[in-house]
Amino acid sequence: MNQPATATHLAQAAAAPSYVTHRKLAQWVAEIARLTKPDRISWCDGSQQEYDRLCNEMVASGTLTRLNLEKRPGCFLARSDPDDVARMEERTFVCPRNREDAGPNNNWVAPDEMRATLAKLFDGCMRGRTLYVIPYSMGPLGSHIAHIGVELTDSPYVVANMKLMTRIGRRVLDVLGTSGYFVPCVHSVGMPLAPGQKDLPWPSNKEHKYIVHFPETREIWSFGSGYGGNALLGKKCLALRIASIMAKEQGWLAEHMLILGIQPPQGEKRYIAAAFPSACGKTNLAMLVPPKALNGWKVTTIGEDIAWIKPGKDGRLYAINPEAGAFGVAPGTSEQTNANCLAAVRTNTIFTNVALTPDGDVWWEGLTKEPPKELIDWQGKPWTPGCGRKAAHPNARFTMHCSQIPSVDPDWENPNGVPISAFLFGGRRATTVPLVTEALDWEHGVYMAATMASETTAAIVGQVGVVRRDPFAMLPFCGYHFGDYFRHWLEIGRSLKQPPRIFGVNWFRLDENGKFLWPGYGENMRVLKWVVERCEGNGGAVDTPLGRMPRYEDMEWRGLDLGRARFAELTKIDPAQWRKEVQEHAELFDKLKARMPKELLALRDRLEQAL
Ligand code: SAT
Ligand code: MN
Repeated sequence: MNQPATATHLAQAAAAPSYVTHRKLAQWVAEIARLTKPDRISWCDGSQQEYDRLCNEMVASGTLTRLNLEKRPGCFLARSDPDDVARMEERTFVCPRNREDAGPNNNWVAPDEMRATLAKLFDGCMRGRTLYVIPYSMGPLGSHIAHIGVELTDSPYVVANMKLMTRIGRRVLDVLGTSGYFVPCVHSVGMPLAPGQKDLPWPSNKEHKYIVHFPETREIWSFGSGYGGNALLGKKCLALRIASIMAKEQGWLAEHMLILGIQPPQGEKRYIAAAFPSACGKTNLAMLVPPKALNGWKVTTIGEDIAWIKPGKDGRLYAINPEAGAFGVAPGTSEQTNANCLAAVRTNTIFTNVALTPDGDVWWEGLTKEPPKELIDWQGKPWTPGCGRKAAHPNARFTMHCSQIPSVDPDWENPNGVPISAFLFGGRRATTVPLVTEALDWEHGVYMAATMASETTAAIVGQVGVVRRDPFAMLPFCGYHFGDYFRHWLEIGRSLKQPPRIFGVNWFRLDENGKFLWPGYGENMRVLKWVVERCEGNGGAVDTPLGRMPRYEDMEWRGLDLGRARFAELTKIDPAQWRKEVQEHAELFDKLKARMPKELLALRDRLEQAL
C-alpha cells in the first residue's frame, strides 16, 4: 500500500470491461492491483469458453494434465506442491477488534498488526502474474438466502475450481447491480515472478501462509496456499466463517452440514441436514444409495458440505446449499461406497493429488480392490503396489458440479430452500457414542451438538486419530466465540413454531478386534428411516440417560444380518466411558466459560447425575 501507483496499474484498472457498473467494486479492484502489482487483470465472465481457455493454458504450463478423453472426458489432474496439500487450521485467523469475540476457538491477532503483516506480504505479490476478478454467488442467483463475494486471485486453478464450485461471472454482476453488497476476498499464491523467472506447476509460498478474516469489515485475505479451503474462498472462509458471523447478526444459520432428501414409499418427502467434521463421509451420506431391501426409499442430494438455513414465515427452517459443486475426498470413493459420486466424477472434473494410470485415467486407494500394476503417484513419481507409499494423497480431492450427481434433488437450486425436518450430528468415535440418539427437545439437541467430538483425519494437518471436541462440526469454521454461537442456536430454536428434531449419530464404533460394528454407507438408510419415522411421530423408542434410542425391533433389519447382540454393542452406554465423556464436556465448557449459556451448563449437570 506504501508503493506509489504506477501509470500502468491505473490504466489496467481503468480497463474494467464496460459491463462493470459497480463503482466501488472497480475502485477496490484497482486498489488491490496497486498493492499486488500483477502484470494483467482479467475479469472472469464465467463462460465455458473462458473455462476451456484457462484449462488449456494450465495444461500448457504443466499445472494440469488432461485425462483420457474417452474414459474421463473433460477431466484434468492437478498435482500440488507436497507442502500444500490441505486446509491449514494453525495458519487460519479471525481478527475482530475485541479478542474475546473470536473466542478460544479461533486464532487471533490484533487487526492492525495483522493488516501490517498482510500489507507487506501482498505488496507486489502478483508480479509477473494475472489478477483474476471472480464475482461469485453463494446460493442460487438472486435467492434471498444467497450472498455475493468477489475473489481476486492470481491462481487460474482457483478460477477453474470456483467455476465448478460456485456461480461466477457476469450474471453475478447483474445481480449485484451498481451498488449491491459483496464480501471482498483477496487470494495470492504468494510467489511473484521476476522477469524471465520460470513458473512452477503449483506455485505457493513455503515460508508464509495466512488465511485471515476481518469480521467487522467482512474481509477475507489468503496468502501462500493454492489448496482447497485455503484458496477457494467461497467455501470455508465465506460460506462458513464470515457467513456464521452474518447469520448471527441477521438471525439465520450457516452450518457445516450436508442436506439430503428422503422420499419414503408412502408419505411426505423429508429433508435432513447433517453435520460431521471434515472427511467423515458427508459426501457418501449425501449421495446414499439405499440397500436393495429398502429400495422403496429414495435419497436425493441437495448439498454435501455446507447449509445456509433461514427461518421461514411459517416458523419452519428452510435450507439452501450455498455451493454449486463438490470438493470431495477421493480416497475411499468406490462403486460400493458411493456409486453416485463415482458417476458424477466421470466427466468435467478436476482431480487434485490422485494417481494417474498409464492410459490417462485416475486411481486412488479404495477405488478398486486390486490396485493397477503401475501408476504415477500424486507427486508424479512411478508407483507400484509393493512400493510402500500411497498412490493418492489421503486428502486428494475431486471438484465437480452438483448437476452431475445422479441423485441430485430437483429442488437443489430452489431459491427458497427446502424445509428441514431433522438435524443429525455425528463424529468419528471408536467408543462411547451410540449408533443413534434422539434429543429430548431443541435445547437438549443443542447440548448434544455442542459436546460432539471426533477422531481427527487427514483433512486436518497434525496428528491423525486423536479425539477432539468439535462442537457442531464447526470448530475450524465458526467465525466467533462458541459460547455466543451456542446461544444463537438456542435463540433460533425458541423462535421456531416447528423446530426440527435433533439426533446424534456415530457410524464408527469399533468392536474389541478394532473392526467397525456398523456396516455404514448405504446401510445408514436404516438409521435415516428411523429418523423419518420419529419425525412422523410413529417410530418406537426407549428413554435412556442420553436421550431416546431405538430398540432392536424399532429398526428395519430386512436384508441385513445384524443380530441383537451386535445391536446391543452399537447402542451400549458404558457408565465408565460416559463419566469420562461428561468430564470432557465440562473441560470444553470451562474453556468457553466467559460466554457459556447457563442452560447448557445445567444440562451437563443433569446428565452427570443421570449417569
Ligand atoms: O479443503 S477444504 O477446506 O475445502 C475441505 C475440508 O477440509 O473440509
Ligand atoms: Mn467440510
